[in-house]
Amino acid sequence: MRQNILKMLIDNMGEFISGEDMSDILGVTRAAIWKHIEILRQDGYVIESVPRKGYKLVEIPDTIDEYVIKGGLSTKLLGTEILSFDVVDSTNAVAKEKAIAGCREGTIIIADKQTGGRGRMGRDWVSPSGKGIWMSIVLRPSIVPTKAPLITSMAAVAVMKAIQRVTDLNVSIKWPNDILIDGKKVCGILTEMQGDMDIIHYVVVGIGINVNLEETDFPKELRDKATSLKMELGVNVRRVDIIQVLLKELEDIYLDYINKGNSNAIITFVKENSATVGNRICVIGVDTSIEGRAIDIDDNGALVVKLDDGQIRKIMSGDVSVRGVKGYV
Ligand code: BTX
Repeated sequence: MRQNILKMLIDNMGEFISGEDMSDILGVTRAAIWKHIEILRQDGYVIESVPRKGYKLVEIPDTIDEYVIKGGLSTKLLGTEILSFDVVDSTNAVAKEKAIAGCREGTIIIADKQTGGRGRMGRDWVSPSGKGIWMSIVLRPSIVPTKAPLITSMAAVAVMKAIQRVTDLNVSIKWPNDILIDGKKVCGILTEMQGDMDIIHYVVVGIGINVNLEETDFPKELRDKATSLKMELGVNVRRVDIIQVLLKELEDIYLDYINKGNSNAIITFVKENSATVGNRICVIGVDTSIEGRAIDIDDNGALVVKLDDGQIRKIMSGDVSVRGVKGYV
């Protein structure tokens, strides 16, 4: 019920709706409406009430709970189920548990804070309270496992579009899983998959976006490599605005690919906005590293590298780090 009341208020944001209309449409008493409005106020919604005019939603809090996210969400698949937490170890870890337990495709796990946020290869991901988007999405794509890296690219495209749409900032994609502003990391994506040789059981797409972090939220060694939307803009950004646009963008890209099986649009977008293609890079594996020029991204999302002796290598996104020879990008 609270979700329906909130939806009506959001749809009429800035305008009054009468308690009578709400109770008629929703089929509950005006007293029940008033009770839910009180709870919404306690949750941080600023709702004016004027006798004979009704209720007017003035401000939505920057919380990341299910009601707030669903309030303005126009997706059909992503976010049908949203599990939001104050604190978790890692949203990817929770998402994997839920996926194994059979949760539906599109389920979202989101937390205000992570105590054990993870990057690739066991690296840490800084995830302080109330300042970022720490979110994982469970997908069950009917594609072959070799195509799974494309899911990371899809998420990168969706994040990039969402940041641009909401903030107008200039962003680029560092292959395979980072989003950069001016060469500094503002988002990382951790895609984890469970499947057999020819079938995927589930994919968990973990997305970490630094929204309102300050420089002091990062440990010293990251301060010249990491940034946040707030650090770039000088003002706070509402997390929920980014989340809603991101989920819609990702759903559109994902369903288009699943239905048509064509990755051209995704790859073209990644290439056009790549901070990697065209640059000299160093690819660091577990016990080897190679240097060359990144020249392309292939249909599966692999990075094509031309070595100095002319050999061409294709790098899958798995366990490698890509560093610019002259810096981070
Ligand atoms: P990655 O391995 O490419 O990057 C991790 C590296 O990025 C770290 O070693 C550190 O140098 C740097 N780093 C750590 N925290 C931050 C930060 N907040 N901003 C910028 N740079 C940072 C990237 O892995 C994938 C990260 C995914 C994070 C999401 S959050 C939701 C989900 N749950 C979870 O545990 N992980 C994912």
